Amino acid sequence: MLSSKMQEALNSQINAEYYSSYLYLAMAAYCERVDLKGFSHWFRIQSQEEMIHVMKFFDYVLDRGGEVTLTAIEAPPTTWPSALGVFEAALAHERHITSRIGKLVELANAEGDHPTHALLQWFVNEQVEEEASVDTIVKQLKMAGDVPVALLMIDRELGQRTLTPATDAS
Ligand code: OFO
Repeated sequence: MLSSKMQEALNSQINAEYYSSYLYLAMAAYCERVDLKGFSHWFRIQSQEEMIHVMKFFDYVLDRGGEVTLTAIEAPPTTWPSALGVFEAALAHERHITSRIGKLVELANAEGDHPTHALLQWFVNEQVEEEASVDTIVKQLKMAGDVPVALLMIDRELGQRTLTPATDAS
């Protein structure tokens, strides 16, 4: 059974993952508005991936006999200064999520909650991948600078992204 402290922390993470999905959807809208359809596509997929994260925590809390409490999701920003700016904001957000996951791991350790610890290992690995992929795009955008053709090449590449189904935490 989940402790009430862990249940509260996991519910808070459900909200944070929902916010991630919402944020990336807002970024998708921004990118489409500035005619970067490939970027927009990438963020749409990212938003869907975050919903998979939501459901992993959601199902886990229920599987442990806990109570899911859904709370209000903060409104994300609607605009960013540039394509680079939007990806820099995404990277900052992923780093924030990594730190949240780290705190959850510490709590699971402190409580000797091995099942939650096992679930969180999936997220620890996922965050390494997510930070790395966003960081690569930030670096590519910095290299592209103000060269429109380079930006369009990145846009075309990001437009190829497909949704990767999440594998089990087990
Ligand atoms: Fe981006 O990994 Fe969940 O939030």
